[in-house]
Amino acid sequence: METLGRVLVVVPTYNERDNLPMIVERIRAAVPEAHLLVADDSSPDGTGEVADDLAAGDEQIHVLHRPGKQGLGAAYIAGFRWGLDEGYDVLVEMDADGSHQPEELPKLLGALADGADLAIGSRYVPGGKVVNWPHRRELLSKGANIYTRVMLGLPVRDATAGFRAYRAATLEKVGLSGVESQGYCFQVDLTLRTARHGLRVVEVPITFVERTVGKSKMSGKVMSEALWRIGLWGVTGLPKRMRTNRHHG
Ligand SMILES: Nc1nc2c(ncn2[C@@H]2O[C@H](COP(=O)(O)OP(=O)(O)OP(=O)(O)O)[C@@H](O)[C@H]2O)c(=O)[nH]1
Ligand SMILES: [Mg+2]
Repeated sequence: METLGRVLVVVPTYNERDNLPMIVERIRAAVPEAHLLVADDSSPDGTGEVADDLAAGDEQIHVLHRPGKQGLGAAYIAGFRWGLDEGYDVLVEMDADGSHQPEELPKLLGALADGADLAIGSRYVPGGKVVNWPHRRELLSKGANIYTRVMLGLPVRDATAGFRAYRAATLEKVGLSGVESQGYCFQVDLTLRTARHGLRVVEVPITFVERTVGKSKMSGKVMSEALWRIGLWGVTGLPKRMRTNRHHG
């Protein structure tokens, strides 16, 4: 087990005023050495000001104000760039709505310390769970993962998961400049890039708890972007996959 160095937890927010203080408090308690970056897209509900208030009272909390709603992927790329520039060694992704439990952060970081280049908090490996999801939402998520596996042949059960920890070295090797995914397919995009670089992806079982406060930002636009992008990556990667399959017999 190695020591990981400085950890930055990046939390993207859009209209999460009523969730943010609680999640920040839980993160600070669960991993007291870690720093936190709230990446807010000028939320109309004032989440950005709530974040500024929290940052004013705690030097381990930082805020990135973005000009408008540009999607989850864009917010993470900006947050990661900030973190890499500031010299953090580990960059964590986590939702603000309580779906990802801060108390499971040490487990995620433990997987990196044990040698993973990317640790994914997974709902769909043995021990992983989803609490309070409507049947429809669970089907959508499982369907998205099956589609991803068929299209891309990735050996990952939960490629769309948004609770994960990257080594800074992983992001530097993979590179962020070519990433165009704006919405949630950003997660699949970076999983694919990490795997294609031959880096070690490890899934850690987590319990995902559906939000009780605030509104979901899942939308038709987010879903259709995921559908066409993953389809395109699948088709353009296909010749290479067929060649490697032949080599393996
Ligand atoms: N900065 C930023 N944050 C976003 C954007 N879209 C979503 N988020 C945040 O990303 C996290 C996940 O969004 P959710 O709406 O909870 O999406 P989800 O968890 O897939 O969907 P539900 O399970 O229905 O809640 C939350 O912290 C959101 O506030 C965006 O465009 N910009
Ligand atoms: Mg959510």
